Amino acid sequence: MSNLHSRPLPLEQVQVTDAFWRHETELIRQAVIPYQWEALNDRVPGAAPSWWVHNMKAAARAVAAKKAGGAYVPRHRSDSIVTQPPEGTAPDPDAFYGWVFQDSDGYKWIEAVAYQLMIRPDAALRARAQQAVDMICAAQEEDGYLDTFYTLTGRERAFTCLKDHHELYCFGHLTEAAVAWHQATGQDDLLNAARRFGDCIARRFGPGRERGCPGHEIAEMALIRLYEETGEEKWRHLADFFLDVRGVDPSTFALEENARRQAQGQAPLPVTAERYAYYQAHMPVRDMREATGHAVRQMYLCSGMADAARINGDAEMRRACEALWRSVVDEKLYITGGVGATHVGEAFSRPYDLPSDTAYSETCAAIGLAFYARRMLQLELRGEYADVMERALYNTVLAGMAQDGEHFFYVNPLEVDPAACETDTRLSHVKAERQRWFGCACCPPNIARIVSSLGQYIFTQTEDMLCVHLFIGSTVRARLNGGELTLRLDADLTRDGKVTLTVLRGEAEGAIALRIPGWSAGGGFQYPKTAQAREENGYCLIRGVWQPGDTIQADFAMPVQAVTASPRVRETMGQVCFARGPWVYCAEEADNGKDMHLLRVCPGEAANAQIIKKEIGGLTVPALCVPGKRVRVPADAPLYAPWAPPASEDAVITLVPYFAWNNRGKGEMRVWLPVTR
Ligand code: FUB
Ligand code: ZN
Repeated sequence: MSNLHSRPLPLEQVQVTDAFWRHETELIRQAVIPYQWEALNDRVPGAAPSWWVHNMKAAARAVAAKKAGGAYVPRHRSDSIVTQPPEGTAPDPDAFYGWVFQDSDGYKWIEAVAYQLMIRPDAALRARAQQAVDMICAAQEEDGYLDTFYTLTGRERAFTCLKDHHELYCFGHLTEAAVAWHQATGQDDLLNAARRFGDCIARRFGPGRERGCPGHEIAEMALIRLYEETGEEKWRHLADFFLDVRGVDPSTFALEENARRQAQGQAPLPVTAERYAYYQAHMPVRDMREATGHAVRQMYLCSGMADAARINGDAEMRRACEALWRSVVDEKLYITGGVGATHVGEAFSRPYDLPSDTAYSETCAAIGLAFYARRMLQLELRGEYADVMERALYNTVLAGMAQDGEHFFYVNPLEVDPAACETDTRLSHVKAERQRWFGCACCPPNIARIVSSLGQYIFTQTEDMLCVHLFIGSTVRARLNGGELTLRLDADLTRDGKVTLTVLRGEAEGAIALRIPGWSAGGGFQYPKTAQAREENGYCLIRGVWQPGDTIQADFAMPVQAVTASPRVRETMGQVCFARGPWVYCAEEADNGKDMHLLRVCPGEAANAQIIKKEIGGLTVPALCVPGKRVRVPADAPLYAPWAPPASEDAVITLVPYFAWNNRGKGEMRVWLPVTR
């Protein structure tokens, strides 16, 4: 089984019926997607402008001028990574604004729309996305080049700063959107735009041509997806090239930097790769063992590497993916499924450095972790991968979005004191409330695309096996060994760990693999007498001839657990947090009052926790009431005094799922709570 390679199912074949997740996917459809379209059009009062439509339209005019034979002279030549209209001036309609990677925001939005259309057709939504697709196609240059930053600021400098200027990142997002749009609509307009840009890139980079690789990864996994969609080998070769050239001396990033330095009369820098750990370009990818540098970049690289390991059967690449996984999961992962502990460079920190209040834990990084985990699952069916994927999805990914669908977190700390983060510049990256939009708005549309494609995380399949990774109520259609089955997965983890899989229609011979979640002590599977079952690597594999009415049942225990971190984690020493099933819990000021650093809990009280239903932002969530203490603060308490046992009073501490925090106004929040005996 260890060589099992599975693939996600087309989204048309999976219907999410789960009350909780259905609420979230509908929130994306009804609120987030329309809101984001307004944001891309800069029509959200009080929100940072996106400039997406502005840049696309400006680039389309530039491209039209070039096609008409006119020499296009950029209005503003710029090398800067972010450009805004000068204070107090009106935007120039022909200038590029925003971050160099601004194009990607709209690509992600189209990708999310495409997934939604696969789930349920919607002519009006499709027409709106078509407008965006048309804008992109109009902004594509005659030779296939497609990046509004360089089209508007000086095309001759295209591809000269791969390290920082994100053209290959935008290409990656364009390609992801193009494949999804093709799958949803059958249209090849955007797919051809991606292919033409891909050809333009491949004319410049590749074996026997220029060396170069993305400064921000994603093109690798996108190219493999384009290869899998079209069967065109050249895309997989380009992905291989980008992976193989990364981290090899002389560093392509150093060479491009030196070319710029030479033009400015500056001395060259050393050309060794080791300086580029921030970009995961410090050593050949197959030698990598520790997650380093920018967290989203690292997660996207790992995802691309896992895809490459799978399609190429590359054992060395797979070993590197596994080693990087260990580095992330054993040493650098927040309990909430977030990664990237430091705001300095939005990056991974040293092992076990997992601060709560200064945490970065970018929403996109948790999304990247879910991508990586799903791809590791495709390589090998192993419960641990699904456990981490689930943790990221249920906690940090969902925390990125308010229950109104119009406010978002970029940074996801595990402890917030609004008074501190609003006055202390060391915490300036931490927002006490979700924001309407961001100048750098990578996270909101990324949430939209991953939640819209949830079905691809619940199930994957091989020719012979349907794998059930997440217990999210749904129906699924799958072909096993040529026979077609329709199955219903009944589960509601907001309530309990009872899971039933029922064959509704069809007949097929094959295996069904159900994950045994890491948070459960086991479930005891029931399945038809004629089937055979065995447990392996965190899954129960049940093989049989499946017919309507057959069921598999499990009842996974979902006790409230007090969780402690390794003593190597300095930040959380002497503290616990509470978890139940996939949910990690936090205390909020709305339930527990201010000064939550005074709360104390006894881990043994987890067994006495009461599970209650709580309405938060229009959603009913499972909350916990745990007996605890609140330390008293005497009015005359001096700053220092000889130690004495602190006086405290009994308190019932209310905990809510982490994802749901900050839907009831601004206030303190804590995941980890100090232990009392
Ligand atoms: O650089 C593109 C995106 O912007 C990254 O993935 C995020 O971390 C943010 O820096
Ligand atoms: Zn982001």
